[in-house]
Amino acid sequence: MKKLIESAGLDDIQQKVLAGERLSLADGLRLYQSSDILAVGWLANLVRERLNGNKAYFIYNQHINYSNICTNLCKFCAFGRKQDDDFAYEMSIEEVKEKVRQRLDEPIVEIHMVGGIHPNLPFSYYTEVLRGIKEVRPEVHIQAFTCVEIAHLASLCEKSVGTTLEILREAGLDSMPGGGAEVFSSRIRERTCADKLPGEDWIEVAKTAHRHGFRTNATMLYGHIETYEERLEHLDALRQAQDETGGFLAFIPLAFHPKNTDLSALSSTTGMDDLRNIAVARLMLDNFAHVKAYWVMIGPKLAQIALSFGADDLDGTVKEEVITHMAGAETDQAIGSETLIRMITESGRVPVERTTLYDVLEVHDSSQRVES
Ligand code: V47
Repeated sequence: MKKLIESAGLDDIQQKVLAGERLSLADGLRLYQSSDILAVGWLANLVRERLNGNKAYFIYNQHINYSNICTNLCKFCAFGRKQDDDFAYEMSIEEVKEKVRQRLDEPIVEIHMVGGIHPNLPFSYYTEVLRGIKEVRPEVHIQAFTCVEIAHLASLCEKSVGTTLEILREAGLDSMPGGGAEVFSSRIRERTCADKLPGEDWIEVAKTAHRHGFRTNATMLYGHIETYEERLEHLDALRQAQDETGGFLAFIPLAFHPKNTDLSALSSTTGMDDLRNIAVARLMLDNFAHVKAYWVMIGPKLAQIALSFGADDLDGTVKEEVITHMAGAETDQAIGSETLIRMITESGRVPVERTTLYDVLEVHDSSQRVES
């Protein structure tokens, strides 16, 4: 291994990793620029195993997208629609409840719910939808509304973000997903999502949520027009916010899917960039406990390999993904928990079925199972 790291010219970075020292943005740039994926991945795996041992997590979850109507219409998004578009939809509270009811026979522990920035759904819709889900499935954890949606809801109800979050908590909100972060750089936002909440405001909403006792996730949508430097600035902003609040649960890199978007002339990400991005994120985000390899976006096979390149979580069963599939994802829209367990076991890790907050529900370790 010494030779591998030496020949990649990364010995000084290895020293820092071994000493648990924070990597600089210049270190991050060298890691991104290295074509020695084994060396970068090996370093990331050191951190991954230090934090999570041999465990690889997954969750039994369900995604619900209550509406695709959106005023932001970001250039990278194939999901959002104008209100008068033929493919625009918004679910009634009853339709959302029906989605939850349809899967009552499955051991779903988390509902992940996000939607577009709708121009005229009233604030009461959002509280009622939370209450409706809890009526049908009282024990489920609702991870809903990105920081972008929360900022919109705060302006809808004309209250501070903190007060809005308290009202939503009372209605059933348990935590927030990491979407809508994209790339924080104003250059990227101007060119791809000019109408969206600015990067600094996304971080402020996340930090406010943390201060009100919510745990939230963080994402980065990579592989379009951003530079490595802009990725690193994004990671650094998350790292600083995490230093302040400690409220982020996991980081999820989101691989850009170009089909049906205004950026459809761009190519999809490659396996090397997907793996390297996970590894660099693992190394830079030293204060994040978990990095997900989201199988929907990078495919189950690469996600499995990513468990040896920094990732410790495959996210979940998802049941049923829409946002990436509108943009041409070729993966399935859901995956069985037994498939996730097999993927993890065959990668040499121990499958741990978790709650949203990473409490352990079951360790699916076949070596420890007593055959009857
Ligand atoms: O907010 C939009 C991104 C996000 C595209 O928190 C795209 O645990 C790729 O945030 N290609 C939704 N990405 C997904 C998301 C997520 C997924 C899984 C787990 C968690 C979590 C969060 O997807 C959007 C946006 O940032 N996105 N369009 C696209 N064409």
